[in-house]
Amino acid sequence: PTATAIDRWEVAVVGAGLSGMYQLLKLRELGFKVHVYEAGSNVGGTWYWNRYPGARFDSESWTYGFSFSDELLKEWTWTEHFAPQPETLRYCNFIADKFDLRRDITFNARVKAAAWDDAADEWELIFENGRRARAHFLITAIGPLSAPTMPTIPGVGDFKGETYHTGLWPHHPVTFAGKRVAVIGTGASGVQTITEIAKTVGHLTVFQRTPNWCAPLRNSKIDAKTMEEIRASYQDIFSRCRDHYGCFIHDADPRNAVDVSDEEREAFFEKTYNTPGFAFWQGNFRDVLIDKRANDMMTDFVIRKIRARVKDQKLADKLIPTNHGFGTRRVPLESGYYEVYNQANVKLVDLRETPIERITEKGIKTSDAEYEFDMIIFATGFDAITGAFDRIDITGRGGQKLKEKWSDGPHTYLGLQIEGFPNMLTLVGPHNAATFCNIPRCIEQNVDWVSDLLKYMRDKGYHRVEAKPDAEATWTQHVHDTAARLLLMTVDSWMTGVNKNVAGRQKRTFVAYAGGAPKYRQKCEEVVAHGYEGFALS
Ligand code: NA7
Repeated sequence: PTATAIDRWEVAVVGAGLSGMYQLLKLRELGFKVHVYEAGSNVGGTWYWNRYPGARFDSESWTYGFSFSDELLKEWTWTEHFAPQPETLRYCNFIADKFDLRRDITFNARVKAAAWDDAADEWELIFENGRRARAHFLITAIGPLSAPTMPTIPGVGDFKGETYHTGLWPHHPVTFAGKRVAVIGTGASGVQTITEIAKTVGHLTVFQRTPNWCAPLRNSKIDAKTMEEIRASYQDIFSRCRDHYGCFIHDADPRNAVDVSDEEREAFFEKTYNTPGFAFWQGNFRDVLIDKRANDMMTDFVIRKIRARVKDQKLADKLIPTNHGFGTRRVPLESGYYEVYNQANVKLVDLRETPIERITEKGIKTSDAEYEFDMIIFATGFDAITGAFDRIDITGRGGQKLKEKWSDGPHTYLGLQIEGFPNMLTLVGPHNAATFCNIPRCIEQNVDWVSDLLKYMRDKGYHRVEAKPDAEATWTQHVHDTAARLLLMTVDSWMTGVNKNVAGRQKRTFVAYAGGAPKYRQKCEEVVAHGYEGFALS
């Protein structure tokens, strides 16, 4: 095709991560003329971009993989309970190969703008290289944590040594031996990176602005016999995940922490703390994330664990969060993170005491010292959930900009559709249970629901779907109501829409969905049962 040729599809999907790949497969099976555009050079989304050292699952591999194909479940072998990024990326490629997905994907195609053409009933996509494509439906599969952000520190571009962002890690090997390395950021990515590179680094300096509460991952290998047992129990595993609030395998305990004896509580905390994965966070007493008294008890337990692991108690003080309780921000799972700080070649700089003033050609200058480095790693996170939407200039009906519509936070219906943006469906979008989920479990629900909708429209001869204003307002209010009781609403984090590095993201607003995946699924099913209630179909 020439540079001016316009591709035309019934459905254009943006993104070839897990949701984009599954969406392609489903719509192709239903006979739609569908095409995927992907900014990267290959499939994998999150697992394509986040190649930083130590990147791995916090969900059990066997709860994370897709459930839609028995053949896939039979053929794929997980080698670790929490697979490392290279294995997950292989999994993504395995899916692309097995279902021959690449023939319907254009890579290296970053969408710059998307505009609704009301007369033609079509979306027009404009790519960074100037090419265009048109489609009757636009499905965004652009990921909740896919718009990396750099800190707004003066001189951030001045450093002359090696520089990396965890979410944009290069494809070439990076080594740390004999090097003086700085890591800025101690979220889930920073914690994994720091722990891994501490094994080989010459000298490591961690710049921590806010300590996070971490819990042990307790990863281990999966042997052939265990993998067979897992295969035999997949249906049970997925059905247990379906019933859990965030589709994790860890059932919440029906008791309240405040109602049991001190001994019983301590024993249960100890048990869940020693269980692999998110058990301590997601499978704890039912009140720990909503009742401050219960949360204080859990927090106190974790403080004792950290103190026992860090030799220098003054250092432990710095690693213990003071302004939020355990689990009220996303909990990084770790494999020896606290012990890293017992190493003689690791230094923690507490930015609350000595803030960074600027980045220099040679390193980092704080209020009290000037450090020289060979490498700076930015583990500074993402403009979460709405950020990837903001980076595309999306124009809806009547010239309305999505960015403007969402200037005070997202407004959506079911986290899947937006009034004023006809025929656009947002997989894992804001206000969608998938943003707060063992994500492929929710991706499957999202994709199945959207696929059913498109099939229904085709069968009934409908050309347009758009959320009704009152349905959108009611859903948006419901999203805020369900979040209100959570302690996490009292803390700044990407889950409450705050990113200090991005203008317009300083005020807390709930961008995920906190009603839980089972309730969300039920609501989506009810909407269908009532003839796509809340949607204008024409
Ligand atoms: P996060 O969790 O948003 O963490 C970003 C970290 O970077 C966090 O510790 C920030 O401190 C820190 N940060 C950001 N900007 C600065 C500046 N300017 N100076 C110092 N420190 C800074 O992102 P991750 O990539 O770790 O994890 C994202 C999600 O991906 C994770 O939750 C998983 O679900 C997967 P702050 O806390 O803002 O003070």
